[in-house]
Amino acid sequence: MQHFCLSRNYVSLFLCAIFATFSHSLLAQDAEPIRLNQIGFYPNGQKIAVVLGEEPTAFELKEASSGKTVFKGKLSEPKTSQHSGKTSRIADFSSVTKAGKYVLFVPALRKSAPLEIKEKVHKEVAAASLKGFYYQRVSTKLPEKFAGKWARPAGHPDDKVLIHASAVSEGRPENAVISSPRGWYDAGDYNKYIVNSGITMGTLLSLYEDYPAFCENFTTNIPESNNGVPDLLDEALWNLRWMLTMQDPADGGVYHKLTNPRFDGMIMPDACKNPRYVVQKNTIATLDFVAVMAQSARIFKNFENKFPGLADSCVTAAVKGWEWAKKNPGVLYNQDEMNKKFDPDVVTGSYGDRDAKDEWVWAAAEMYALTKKPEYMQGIALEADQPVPLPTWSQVNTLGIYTLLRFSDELKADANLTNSLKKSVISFANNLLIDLEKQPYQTVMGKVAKDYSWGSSSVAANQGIALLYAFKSTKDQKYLLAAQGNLDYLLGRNATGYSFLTGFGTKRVMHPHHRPSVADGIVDPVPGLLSGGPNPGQQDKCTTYTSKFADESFTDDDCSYASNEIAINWNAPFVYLSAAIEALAEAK
Ligand code: 9MR
Repeated sequence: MQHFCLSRNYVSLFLCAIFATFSHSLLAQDAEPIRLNQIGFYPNGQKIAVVLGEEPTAFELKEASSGKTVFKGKLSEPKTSQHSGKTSRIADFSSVTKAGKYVLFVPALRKSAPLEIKEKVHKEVAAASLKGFYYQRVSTKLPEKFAGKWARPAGHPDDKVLIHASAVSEGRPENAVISSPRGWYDAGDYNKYIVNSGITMGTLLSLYEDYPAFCENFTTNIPESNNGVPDLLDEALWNLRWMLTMQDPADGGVYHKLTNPRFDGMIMPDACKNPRYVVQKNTIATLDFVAVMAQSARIFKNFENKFPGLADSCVTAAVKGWEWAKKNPGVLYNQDEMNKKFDPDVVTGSYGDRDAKDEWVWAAAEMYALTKKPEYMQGIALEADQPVPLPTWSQVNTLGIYTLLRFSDELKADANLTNSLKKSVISFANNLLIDLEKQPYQTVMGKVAKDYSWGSSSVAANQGIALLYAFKSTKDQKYLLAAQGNLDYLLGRNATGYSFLTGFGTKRVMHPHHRPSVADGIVDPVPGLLSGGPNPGQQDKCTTYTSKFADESFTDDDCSYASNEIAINWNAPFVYLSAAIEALAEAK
């Protein structure tokens, strides 16, 4: 057939074009039964693909250009998904180490999928996911030089923000105006939430503290790229400066969020004109703020010449916040209760959390690491020897544990305590590893249905981070392999077959629930944003889901805020996981 394409005759060229289109769509379909990390593999890394179906038993790896078979392998015994009952087998071609482009060929299926083996294979996705935060910047224009075709005018100046009736204090009566610009849009919506900023900042800043050398050259082409400060820190500073404005100067308490009463429509940032409010101060938001300020103070004191006074401002803010929380330990944010008492009603994301125990752990650990004063840990229950809980926006205990471990030498911490904290991280990681080989996608992600909660992609990424901490303290490769497996999950080795990072992968997310991506008239969504991923709750009631199975409950449709939104607290652990894996691979 392809001889049409060599002809100079118009009819033949026309047939060639039709053939090319047709064969391309066949290829796209063909890629489906073979699920793998669509970005690629390290030459010396593990290389796994998942082949669906009962029948196939063998596979071949062929060089993409020549079609030459370079490896023949047997598929594993069949595995059955605990979620869907579907059968899959594993193709392991780790022994192929030569860089190049390949296709995996499964004779019984006659299916193939493109794949690449190369050094620094995740460098680009890691940088793109950090750049994703730049695209989320509030109160600033994104010029073409940095944003390419996603350039847009500034939105939400947030220089005239109203004090909500729930947030009045001395000197700040209802409807008083404050300025609270910058920050990142939380997600597909345009509001700014302290609780979610907390875990996001903690995760990004921890990447800097854990892999400082890598971060020196981790660049994203942002306006500050040439200021002699790592781009990761410049990006974090955009949000830090906003967070600092969220503290009530009268008493040190921190507002829960800066928000419209109702969500903006699916319109561009500069088209939004609704009034914005800061709402009720509370203990949990304040403690998250304290943790971020303490960690920032620690980091930015090394950049005093670039940002004079910044570290000191963070220390002052952290101490004032801590004092407020001590005096007000039981103030919880309950949006429904707030709306009964105050107007206007606020119905945007609530990030309501009933339990402040973990926020105390995180804030205390960061204050202790900053000041080296053990008093901060007094009365803080660390629950050492228990497996640590997985970090989420409402569960930040483990961020505190990571920090205590990171600084155990400098803090001259009690060796028994340090050991039992290490054990807590390792036993969480060990629990993840149980039965890994039996899993249908050979990933720790998805072993239990509850992994597929709202924002399940962040579950995969945060599990990966915990595994990397276990790797750091044991040097046992099995943890690193499993962490890499979860990165493979996010980039395509999963039951949906999607790569969940916008802009990347052969089967990529195209329609995230993300206002700019919906409203900008550009076909490609804003790149470097992590879709939430499967969530059988299907709370959005979109009609385009094609499966109710936990691991497949995903629809690439912008109606789907429950499975296909993007959010800063999901992007941050993706940045950490991909960058740390890259850093470890480069250091080998
Ligand atoms: O990530 C949040 C998830 O854990 C909650 O179940 C869900 C419903 O309350 O809200 C998610 O957070 C959303 C926030 O409330 C508003 N901005 C978008 C966030 C991601 O969907």
